[in-house]
Amino acid sequence: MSKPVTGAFEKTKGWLDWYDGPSKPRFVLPAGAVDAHCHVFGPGAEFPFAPERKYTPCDAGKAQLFALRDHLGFARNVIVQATCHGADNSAMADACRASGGRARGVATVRRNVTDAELDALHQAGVRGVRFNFVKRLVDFTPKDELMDIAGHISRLGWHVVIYFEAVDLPELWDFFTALPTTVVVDHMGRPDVSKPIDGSEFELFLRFMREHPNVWSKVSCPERLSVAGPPALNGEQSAYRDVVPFARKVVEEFPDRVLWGTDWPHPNLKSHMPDDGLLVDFIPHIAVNAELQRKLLVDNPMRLYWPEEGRT
Ligand code: 0GY
Repeated sequence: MSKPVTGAFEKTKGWLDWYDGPSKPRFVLPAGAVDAHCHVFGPGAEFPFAPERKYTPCDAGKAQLFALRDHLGFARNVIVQATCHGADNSAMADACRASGGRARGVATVRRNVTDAELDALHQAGVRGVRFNFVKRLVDFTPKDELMDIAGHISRLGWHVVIYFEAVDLPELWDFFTALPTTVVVDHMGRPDVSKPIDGSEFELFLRFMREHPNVWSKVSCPERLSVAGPPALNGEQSAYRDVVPFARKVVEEFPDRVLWGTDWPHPNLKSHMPDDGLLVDFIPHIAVNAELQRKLLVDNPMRLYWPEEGRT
């Protein structure tokens, strides 16, 4: 399909080249659907990338994100601070402010963040902080510093988003289970989908959710987790089909604690850039009826990010 919004999908220079011609999804999203995991990158001239970043993306700003939202049929976004912006939340907060109430945010903060800074982020629409344990993305932060932050933000009713690799869950277990807030896991804790779904690694993740009702999961990023790849690479009809059983299991066992997001503009994907329309078409494979789809895409994200609207 050609560009849905003239100009809004124009590419900028850089090695990270997000897909600028997303197809119109065949799956019609329920009214009020929330893309609960996406990012903004810069634009770098206005919002410089962090000196400590591990990658330098191309620009992918709020206008492009909002155009994608409208093209795919989402009503709202949750914009997650990307590591390339470090703890400078300006681009993310600016996008939230500019959204007319249709975007909320997840920030990265340091231990020395002040109450006034947190209040300003809350005012902009931030409702959580992200702790990243993926070693290729961030330098190590001591756990006592993160625990201080978790204590600090809980007064605002915020939650903690955690991003880690499946092999690291045993080591991180005690820290995660001590967090005093709602905890949202990015991308199901990155399971190795070439391993059995009933193997010990994914079982540990399921146990984490079973034993801790404050733990939620994003069932996002099939394009990151898949070994099979998209249809264009392997000639199959169903995109990222090897991720389906894992995501479907989480959606069906924990229907009230799952979220979904595009992950646009897909940082660090090198083998292929996904068609975001195709990603939306993945949803009915993992949430197989209207009730599960409504919980995943509307009820759950609304409860977490727009609780004042009173959706149960
Ligand atoms: C994601 C995944 C990645 C990157 C980041 O903040 C980030 O830089 O989250 C990744 O490289 O796996 O969720 O966007």
